[in-house]
Amino acid sequence: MPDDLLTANIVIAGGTGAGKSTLINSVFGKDLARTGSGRPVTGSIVEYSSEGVPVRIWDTVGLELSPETTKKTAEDVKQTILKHNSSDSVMDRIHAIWYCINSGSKRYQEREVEFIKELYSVRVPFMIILTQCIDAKSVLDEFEGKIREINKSECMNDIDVVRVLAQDYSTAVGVVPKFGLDALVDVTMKRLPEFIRSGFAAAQNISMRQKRKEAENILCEAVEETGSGFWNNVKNKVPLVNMLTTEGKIRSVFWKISKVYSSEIPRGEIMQIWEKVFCRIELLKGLTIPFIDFGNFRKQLDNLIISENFDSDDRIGMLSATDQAGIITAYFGYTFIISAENIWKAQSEDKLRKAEYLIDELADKLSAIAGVITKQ
Ligand SMILES: Nc1nc2c(ncn2[C@@H]2O[C@H](COP(=O)(O)OP(=O)(O)OP(=O)(O)O)[C@@H](O)[C@H]2O)c(=O)[nH]1
Ligand SMILES: [Mg+2]
Repeated sequence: MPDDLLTANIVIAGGTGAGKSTLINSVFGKDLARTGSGRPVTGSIVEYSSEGVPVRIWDTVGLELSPETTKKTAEDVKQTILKHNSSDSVMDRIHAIWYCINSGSKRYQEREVEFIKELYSVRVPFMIILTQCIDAKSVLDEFEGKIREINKSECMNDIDVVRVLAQDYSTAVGVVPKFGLDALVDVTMKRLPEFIRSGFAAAQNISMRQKRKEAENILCEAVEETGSGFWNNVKNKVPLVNMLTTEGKIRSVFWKISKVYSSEIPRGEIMQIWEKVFCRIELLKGLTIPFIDFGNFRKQLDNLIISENFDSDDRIGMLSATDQAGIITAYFGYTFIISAENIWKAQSEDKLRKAEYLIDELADKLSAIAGVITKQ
């Protein structure tokens, strides 16, 4: 299990005022495109990244200037992508391109199609995003149909087209609520190379479902690791050794999952979470209960998976009664996920990033559950 989430590299292109910067901020939060550390790459490209958010964005200037400028921009963007994609390290490559078209423009011009063909030809997952979608469905259907038809005639029929309104839109008669960002996140997740998905799921601030999926993957991987190598020999035969190693495993699971839920917690503070949590539920009680009353503990874990609709039922269900370390790791990991989700739902982004909220939430949850176990 690598220690850090890998960073997703995404290029955003499209016309002036299409809503590229608005979209970036809506999806990744933190005002990435405005206040994130922007670094000019060329005259037409700015690279944005932000400490603790595993995404790097290349935002390009709008296109609808003179044909010469467009050509120059297109060339710059293509060269930047090609330069990155010739790197030996897959981490340096561009993993997806989002191309924004203002849906209100109703124009999919030849110049733009030429540009898209250039970008498409570099063989990076490519998505067209219809931005600022406030028109009637029939109007949008017609425009999207036109785009798809032209793409098809240019042999680019596998390009996904996603409609979004990245921010609520106020009109004289009311507000059109934002929509479509979930679909954009889902489509992007599907098209990204697998190794980069957890980074992207962590960086985006839209879909909790995707975050949960990644968190569950991290957890299941850790649980599977506890069942291999050294563990085969000690398992429940040497509970003390088992306990200490399990503690290390749980700590590393907390660390990774906290990143998926965008809680950037420095490593030292992870130790603090651990101490605080186990101080509240009493360290020995917390770690020994599972070994003392294992059947009941397993039942608690199964209930947790069912009541919270976790998906990894089969991967955890495979564990045998002797895989105590795996079961304990799973139990604490799921509890951590529930705590992180509660905070994610309830708190503003700024608060979410502060470790103390997560610590308190988690300590409450774990002590409540430990209480339930001891009472039975
Ligand atoms: N309400 C609402 N306004 C939007 C949306 N997308 C863009 N806008 C507005 O449209 C204008 C242009 O948006 P930007 O995000 O700056 O567009 P851009 O593509 O970054 O523009 P350039 O950087 O100039 O190429 C701004 O005034 C935004 O507030 C949206 O989804 N909802
Ligand atoms: Mg912009």
